[in-house]
Amino acid sequence: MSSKNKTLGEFIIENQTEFRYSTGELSKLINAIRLAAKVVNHEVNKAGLVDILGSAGDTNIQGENQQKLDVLANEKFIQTLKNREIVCGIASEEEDDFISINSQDENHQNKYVVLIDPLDGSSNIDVNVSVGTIFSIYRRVTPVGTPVTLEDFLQPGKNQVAAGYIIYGTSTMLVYTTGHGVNGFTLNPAIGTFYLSHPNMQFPETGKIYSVNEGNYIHFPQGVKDYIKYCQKEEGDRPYTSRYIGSLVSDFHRNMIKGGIYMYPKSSKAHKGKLRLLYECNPMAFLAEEANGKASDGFQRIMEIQPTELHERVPFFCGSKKMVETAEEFMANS
Ligand code: AHM
Ligand code: MG
Repeated sequence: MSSKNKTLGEFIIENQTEFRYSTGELSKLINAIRLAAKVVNHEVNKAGLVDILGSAGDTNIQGENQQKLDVLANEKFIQTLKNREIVCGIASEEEDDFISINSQDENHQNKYVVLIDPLDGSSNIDVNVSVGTIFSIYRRVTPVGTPVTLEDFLQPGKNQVAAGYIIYGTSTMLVYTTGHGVNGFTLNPAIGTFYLSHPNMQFPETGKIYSVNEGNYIHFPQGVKDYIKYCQKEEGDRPYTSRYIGSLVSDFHRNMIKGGIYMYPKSSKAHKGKLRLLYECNPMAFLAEEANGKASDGFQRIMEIQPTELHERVPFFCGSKKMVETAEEFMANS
């Protein structure tokens, strides 16, 4: 069958044997994410039509205003994963603490935990700009059949067994990796099926796009300021183009296709940056590396960092390998 008409369901079954010790559990888990993605996609698409826009009135653990669609997406993903009984624990950017599933049931043999940012870039919802869902999957480190603990979630990104995102854009795509490259699937909304549209996605070695919130320039470390000036300098293939959607999934997706670098550095206002290591940076880093790109905190590989708390933040530099390396050189020299 050509990749052009292969569905995500078929792809999952065909590639199940790639996982060592596979019992089909991870495939079922990705299937559940596929289902939740379709449900959330449906809600996101009708956002302008029904009264689900605006603030839900709650604030999340980071003190940010939570919008209704965030709450909804959070519920849908958690519900779907719970109902299908395929994970032992879930942590979400929208939840204060992790959720242990079937912790009372000793026969509960599920071995995976899922970490999720249910609706990233949510400030873009009100203005009809692309948002996304980011997910990350680990094998638990504590014994199966016992309740999960914080330790199961605080694993370095290099332990991930799968990661991906759904982009609710001009079309809806699910892009994921299980450590064997990155594949992208586009939803045909007429029949509700994802088709393999972007097999083996790769970051170009280098690119001409830099994505950063330049409004924060004055607060950035000197290395980042110097790198931005380098991007803007007229020399060789520069100046680069500046593109910043303010929606990590969308900025990452574009940069992966066209070549570019995304940066959310620390600043004098946010000492560890803004993005969350577990829900945003690790899954994007895994995807980037699987697609021949690179992800760093400016000095070291994101996936080597040992997390110490669920909602930890970290500076993030991610994209085409050569561009991230150059940014790291500027950081090191400053
Ligand atoms: P969120 O999880 O609250 O949506 O924040 C994450 C988002 C990223 O998608 C995006 O790249 C970044 O925040 C934009 O932040 P800023 O508006 O500070 O540039
Ligand atoms: Mg987010």
